[in-house]
Amino acid sequence: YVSAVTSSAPYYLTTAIHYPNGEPHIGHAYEMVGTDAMARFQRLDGRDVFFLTGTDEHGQKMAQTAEREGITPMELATRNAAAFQRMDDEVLDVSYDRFIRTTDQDHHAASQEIWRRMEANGDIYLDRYAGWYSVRDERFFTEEETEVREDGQRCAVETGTEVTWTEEESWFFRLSQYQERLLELYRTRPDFAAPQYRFNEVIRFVESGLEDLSISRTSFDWGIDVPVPATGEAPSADHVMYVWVDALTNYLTGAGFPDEQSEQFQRYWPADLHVIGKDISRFHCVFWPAFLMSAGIELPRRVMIHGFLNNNGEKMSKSLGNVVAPADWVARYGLDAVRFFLLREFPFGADGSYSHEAVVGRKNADLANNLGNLAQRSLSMVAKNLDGKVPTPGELTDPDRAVLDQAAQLLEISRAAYAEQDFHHALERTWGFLGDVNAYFAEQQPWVLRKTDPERMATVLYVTLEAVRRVVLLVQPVMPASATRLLDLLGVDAGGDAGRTAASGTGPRSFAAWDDALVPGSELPAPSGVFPRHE
Ligand code: ME8
Repeated sequence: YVSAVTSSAPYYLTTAIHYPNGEPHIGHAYEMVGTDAMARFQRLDGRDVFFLTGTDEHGQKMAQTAEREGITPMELATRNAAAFQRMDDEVLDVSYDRFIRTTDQDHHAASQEIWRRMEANGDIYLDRYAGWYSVRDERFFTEEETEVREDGQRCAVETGTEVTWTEEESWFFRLSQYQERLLELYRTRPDFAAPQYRFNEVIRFVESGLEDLSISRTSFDWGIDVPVPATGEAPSADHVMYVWVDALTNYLTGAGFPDEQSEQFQRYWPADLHVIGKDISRFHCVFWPAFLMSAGIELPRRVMIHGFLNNNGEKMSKSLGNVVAPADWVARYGLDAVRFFLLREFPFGADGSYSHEAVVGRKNADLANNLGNLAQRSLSMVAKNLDGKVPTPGELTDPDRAVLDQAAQLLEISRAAYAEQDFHHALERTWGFLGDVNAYFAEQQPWVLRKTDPERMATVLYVTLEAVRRVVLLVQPVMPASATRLLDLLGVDAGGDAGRTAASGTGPRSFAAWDDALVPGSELPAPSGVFPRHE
């Protein structure tokens, strides 16, 4: 996808790349939906967006799962990468620009180049690693970070996963040398990570002191080869990179690294936003900036750390049997209701829970009633009483002006909220306004005015449709298909290509049209319901 608007400011955003050792679950879907809403908002707002997502295919976990299934790691990765891509394309309508697989050739080149740079900077040395490793988390733990369970198994305290004793020759990264520079980064760029309470955990971790990091493995070979060292001691075995070194580098690969002179890199690096979950904040806010500092590459602008999604307040897990497939959810409630629920129900940074009742509640109250019904009632009145043409407003009263003024301010409110990935707040304010419009509609009683004062009825219907128009423009990033249908019903011009979506016919309307009010007298299509109730 190449944007036609090459003059607009670039905006590069990424999701975490997901482990394809299993099928995607609703936690993965949550991250995709939030990042997709962000990407769509920026496109509608005129930015030249590049949106990267993909799969993290190396490491011991992939190697072990493949072995258990009796297939090669590449076969496992290929099968499940396709499942992730199907979720993005066919289930969630995610508008990504590249789906990267860490087995892609250009990614090997990028990973080896960042390694060479860190080595050239004197930050990589050969030693032996002896300690605990969690394959599930693909993460090293110190003795103090582990405990022995009742059944005698040693586990990581933080994540509860099993750890195994690992002793092997390893390359190390001098992370301990970066403590001061990282703290300086956090001090000078307080927006580097959010939300604040999750950022604070990272800062406390760095303040408590950093140890050098083991960044290669020798006990298996499913990974990217460590480049031959330029000078010094030669390793006694073949090393592959620790999976997190290669995984984090995907963000550079997506921007065209190591070709730093390329148009792609010049345009999109540094990344504007990395969206990740709370369990991997340390990798993104500590290791990643340290690697980049070492390699002499500019740092990303922001890391947004989202919370975890639980099932009815319970952690999702295969053993509890409560893992929900995103496709089942979407089949049950409809895509836009799911997307809306995920972003409206709780702040993106916080943990949240879903239940059947909560989803149906949002679908019926917020979508079917507050938005769907308001649009449907006003549009049918126009169809029945005004020849299906946009009404011509008469003189405006104070209540009319109050609605129109409030509506006009919604874009700025949403812009500020999206700048902090606070989708929840953007939707809360928008639906708060919809509540006011519903109250206005009920008070003005256009169905009574139809007999007593038809001119006034036309004004009330015009004001209502204008309010709905602004609201629907703003909810496009969250519910692209439904918003497009409603904008069609409102007769809003389909101009521009500020965004795109597979599922929608006429396509998105750019925020450049924010002040293009409905034109009185123009013909509207026959109304139909867009937000059905969940029975
Ligand atoms: O961590 N709710 O991959 P992953 C919300 N490959 N988000 C969740 C979640 C839940 N219940 N469970 C997981 C990895 N996530 C690495 C990332 S990035 C260079 C490498 C989130 O498949 C999780 O926090 O285990 C992460 O952001 C993403 O899903 C992928 O998790």
